[in-house]
Amino acid sequence: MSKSLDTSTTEAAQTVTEVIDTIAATTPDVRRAVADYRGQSNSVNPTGDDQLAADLRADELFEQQVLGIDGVASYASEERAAVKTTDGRLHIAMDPLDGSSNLEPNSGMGTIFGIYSEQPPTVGTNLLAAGFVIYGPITSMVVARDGNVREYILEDGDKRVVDDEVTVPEDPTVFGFGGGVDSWTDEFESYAEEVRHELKLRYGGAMVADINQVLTYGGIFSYPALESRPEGKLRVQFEGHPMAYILESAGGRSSDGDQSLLEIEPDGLHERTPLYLGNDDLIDRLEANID
Ligand code: AHM
Ligand code: MG
Repeated sequence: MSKSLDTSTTEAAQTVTEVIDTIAATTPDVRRAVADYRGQSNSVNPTGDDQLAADLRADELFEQQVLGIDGVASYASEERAAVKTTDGRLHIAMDPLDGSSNLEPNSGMGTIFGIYSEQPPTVGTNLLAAGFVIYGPITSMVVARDGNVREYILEDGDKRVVDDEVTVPEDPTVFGFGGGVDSWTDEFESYAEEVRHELKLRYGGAMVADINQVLTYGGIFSYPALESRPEGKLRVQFEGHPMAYILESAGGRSSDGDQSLLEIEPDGLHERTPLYLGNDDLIDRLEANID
């Protein structure tokens, strides 16, 4: 699946640890920014989505902190058109505030990150580690690294392990599909019809929280190809690759309909992809259905 490092010895492995700890340490400031910057700014991000003041502040905070780490060579984010570079070896791609349209109703939100050995745009098999934070009732962090997935509680930016081997439960329970039913393709609609008789609908509008439900209860999350938008909504580099790395490391599968999301080599930094993540069997059936 993905690359792994000899994490105990290499300098790169130390940088990976430093990046993860720095992101954790930045979360109290991000939580404050979410509260302070609830109002909307009049801007759009490089893929044309509304950009909130909180999105911009979270991006600024992570850019400053992550680029300040010695071994980090570049910072890319959903909120900026170009990659920001410096000297170093590892490359960070982030969605600083995922699910920010949930800010208005005060619902789930988070941060997604991928640590790559090559500068984005690049293939997901170049990931060395990936993770996400949820700013929920508690702040939690899930990190995939060296084939293992851990969940932490963050307190004042410090990590405390609560599960040192997160795996996708064998018996799936939940599903969450984005896009309106009327915008789905006929093939996806018939798959969804099948799934809705087997699983319980849990869709929160923030991928971080919806993916965490799949990790917790088993099931499938998708933002599929739409009739009017075959490329779907979510971005390869900032959302697809990191979440695929996490799900695959936890024993699940990822797909763009044909192949693992990690196989996608985006032409552009902000390329989008249809995205399906969950238990093996559910993804196998999805791929067979939408062929
Ligand atoms: P964002 O990164 O701009 O916040 O958008 C991504 C979010 C995902 O977290 C979520 O799965 C999806 O957009 C929800 O979209 P919708 O509101 O169309 O259901
Ligand atoms: Mg996002």
